[in-house]
Parts: sequence; structure tokens; C-alpha cells
Amino acid sequence: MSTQHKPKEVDINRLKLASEKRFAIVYSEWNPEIINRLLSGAISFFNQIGLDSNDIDKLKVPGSFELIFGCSKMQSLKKYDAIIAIGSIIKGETSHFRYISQSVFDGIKDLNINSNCPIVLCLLTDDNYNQAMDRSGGKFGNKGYDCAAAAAQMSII
Ligand code: DLZ
Repeated sequence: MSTQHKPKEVDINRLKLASEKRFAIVYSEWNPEIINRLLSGAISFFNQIGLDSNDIDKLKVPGSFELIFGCSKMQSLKKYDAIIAIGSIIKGETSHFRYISQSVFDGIKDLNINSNCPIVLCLLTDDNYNQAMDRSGGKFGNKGYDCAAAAAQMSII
């Protein structure tokens, strides 16, 4: 079985319907190079459907753990049709990685259950820096781009 990641086709023409919608990105300050690459990927998708970077509201939070609170705050504004949470957690020497990753998945899942404003989770959980590079504009594409496309899709459901 191949383990190669194959990004799915994005139907830009259909997703252009989302250019009338409002989006926010909440992003973490940890691993800034990776985060910037993911943000660029997301913005490049929005540009393709006719939105400018300035059309997308952005909220910076200290770390991935704070994505939960940041997204909850943005949901409470009731302004957005979809929110993207961007973070990068890279495995270290301790088990912190596991606890933070699981908390973010659980926290964002809970927010999705309890609100009408969907949150798309763009959280890289990698064993090392190279893996994070591969998924943020490297050989496995750009997860930021993919998640922006997913947010557009969710906004027009
Ligand atoms: C503490 C911590 C560690 C060890 N690693 C990361 C990481 O790789 N990526 C990330 O986004 N945040 C990390 N953090 C910070 C936590 O997410 C959080 O900001 C702090 O525990 C404070 O609540």
C-alpha cells in the first residue's frame, strides 16, 4: 500500500461561491517559519477565489493550545462563516507533544459540536522539523491551502 499523500482536486470554480463569505484565521506563534508557510498557503487559496489577505481576519495566539480559546472567541463574534485554526506541534523530548495535540483536537472538536460556525483544523503534528516543512509547502503540498479550501467548502454547505 502506498503511503504517499495525494492532495484531492480543488474545484476552484465551485468554491468561488465562498468569496461572499467571511473567514477568520487563528494561528499560533510557535514554529513561526512553518506557521508563515501555512498562512501563505491559506492566503494563496483565498486569492484564487477572489479574496484578498485583508479580507481575512487574523488572530495570533501564543501556542497551539490557545487555538481553542482563540477560535471560541472568534466564534462568539458571530461574524464568520468559517474559521481556520493553524498550528504546528513538533515532537520534543517529553510527552508534552501528545497532551497538547490531543487537547487541541478535542477542544476544536467540541467547539464544532457546539456552534454553527465551523472550524477547520490545520494542525501539523510532526515528529521533526523536516516533516513539518514537507506539509507546509514541501513535497506533501501545503496543508494551509488544503484547509482554506475546506473552510470555503464548509462556508457554502
Ligand atoms: C509548550 C509547547 C511545546 C513544548 N511545544 C509546542 C509546539 O511544538 N507547538 C505549539 O504550538 N505550542 C507548543 N507549546 C506551547 C503550548 O501550545 C501552549 O502555548 C503553552 O503550553 C501555554 O499554554
